[in-house]
Amino acid sequence: MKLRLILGDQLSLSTSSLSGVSKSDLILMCEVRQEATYVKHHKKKIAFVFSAMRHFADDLRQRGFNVRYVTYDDPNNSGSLLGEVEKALCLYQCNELVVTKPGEQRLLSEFHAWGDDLPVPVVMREDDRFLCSIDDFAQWADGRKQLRMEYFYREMRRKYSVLMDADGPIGGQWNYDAENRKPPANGLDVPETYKAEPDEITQDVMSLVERRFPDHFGDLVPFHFAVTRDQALAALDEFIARRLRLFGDYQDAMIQGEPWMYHSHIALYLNCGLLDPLECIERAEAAFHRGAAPLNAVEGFIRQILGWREYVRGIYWLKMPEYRAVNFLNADRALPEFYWSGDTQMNCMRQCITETKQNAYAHHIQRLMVLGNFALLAGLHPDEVNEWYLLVYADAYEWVELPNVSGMILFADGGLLASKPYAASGSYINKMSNYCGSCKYKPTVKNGPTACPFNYLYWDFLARNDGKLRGNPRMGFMYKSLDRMSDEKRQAIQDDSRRFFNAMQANEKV
Ligand code: FAD
Ligand code: DLZ
Ligand code: SF4
Repeated sequence: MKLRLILGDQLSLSTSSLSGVSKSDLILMCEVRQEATYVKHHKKKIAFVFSAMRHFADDLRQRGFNVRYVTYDDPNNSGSLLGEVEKALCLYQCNELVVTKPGEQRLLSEFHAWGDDLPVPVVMREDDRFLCSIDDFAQWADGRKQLRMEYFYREMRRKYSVLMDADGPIGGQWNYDAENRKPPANGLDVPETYKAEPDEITQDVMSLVERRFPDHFGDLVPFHFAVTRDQALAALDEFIARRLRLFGDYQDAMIQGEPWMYHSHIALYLNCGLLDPLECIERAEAAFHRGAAPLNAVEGFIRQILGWREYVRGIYWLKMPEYRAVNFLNADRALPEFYWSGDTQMNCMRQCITETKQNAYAHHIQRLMVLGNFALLAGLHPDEVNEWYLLVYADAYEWVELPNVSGMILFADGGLLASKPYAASGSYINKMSNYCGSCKYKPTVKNGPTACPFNYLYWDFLARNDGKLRGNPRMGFMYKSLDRMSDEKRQAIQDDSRRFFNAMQANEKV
């Protein structure tokens, strides 16, 4: 009899630890303090993971499998994965522990040590729910000077024959971003996101979260996430039917009061195993072939899953554990309090933080060009920024969060993932959103108390990091502009930035 441990983000029947499972084996799932509090996850994230785990356990039982499920409130809950594995091994006559490699390096190191602690052999299997294995990514990366996502993505398109026309890309181009990224149009009628009604299991979990995690970040209600595979598939189908068509056009657009836009809202389901990446890609590609969505939208969406998602995972496992400590720009400022409260005069930040708090979700451009851009310009310490992103989003696991934060937004890896920092002034946010119209600050004013802070912080960031960034060929143009500025202008930028940082650090409302 084998003991098979299933973690909260391994909720698929195709998880490798279930391969070859027999009805006499024991499947162990446990809600443990260790995983629920290693960062103080958003309340909605915990409710989502626990409810999805409980539904998955029920599904396994209905299929006739033997499941030992340890709830958070179980008086004998040891609080740790190892404690629960030891207990199960002691209670049942298991002769082997089978696990799928976990998605986070912290747990992988722990699992490696279990071999010494446990009385039975530990068999650790690869997590093959991804489209590029860790070894294949390492092989692709080997010997390359630059690890650019675009080239990786093209190989993945070829490998899986996605949107291909013989040997070349359908339509003649690999990437249709030139047609995407439109600013928000007036009067867009953005469809509602998928909403599931909380059933009894979810309601039980919600009251547990309210009782046991009262001091965690975020709003628990309303709770409408899918918690079963059928519901997650319904959410995917709804996206394909109602939003995929305009996914490309408005991928980078932000509208006040519209947190969901034309995005898919499926990352949380993909990352915990309720959806499989290839089925999402295939359904999107089928929508293109039947004329239900244009190529720019479908290619853009597929690139996120077949390209970015696989690529960041590859980078994570290629560079861990060192990647956790990277800080190329020596950023050292503390995360300001308003990242938790949303209490800031910068309307774009207030909107994105408030929506994050309400939904455990923000779309990519909010994460990258508002919240991330501020963290970069302000020089916030990577540890604090990483912790924030890891706990506030329902889709966050370190393998995907860390490269996006340290690589994509903070340039803390010195350019491994992004060829230049994604730094932008207020004019970008003004162009891509309607946030600025309701802001105390003015995006067109460059200095002084009414100026948009992103404007002077942008130049202050370049000046502060001159030694590290001037040599970057993609930054030359911006440094030339900085060099052309008068001494008075440069002084004004420095004074405004100092005033802003002093007020921020004193916890005044900035
Ligand atoms: P869509 O915009 O509809 O995209 C479709 C899918 O593509 C997503 O569901 C996701 O699986 C994948 N995808 C898109 N962009 C990326 C990317 N950059 N990296 C990996 N996968 C991507 N994504 C996470 O899944 N977990 C995270 O913890 C996470 N943290 C992020 C932190 C920062 C600072 C940034 C800039 C991005 C982060 N992302 C993360 C990537 C991306 O923002 C989210 O995947 C996306 O917003 C999820 O919403 P969606 O499902 O509506 O995505
Ligand atoms: C995210 C999460 C949470 C909140 N709780 C649990 C849990 O109680 N039990 C469990 O097995 N998994 C949980 N998870 C998911 C794990 O944190 C995830 O498996 C690891 O971070 C590896 O990616
Ligand atoms: Fe954000 Fe600046 Fe626009 Fe205000 S003016 S919403 S701070 S970009």
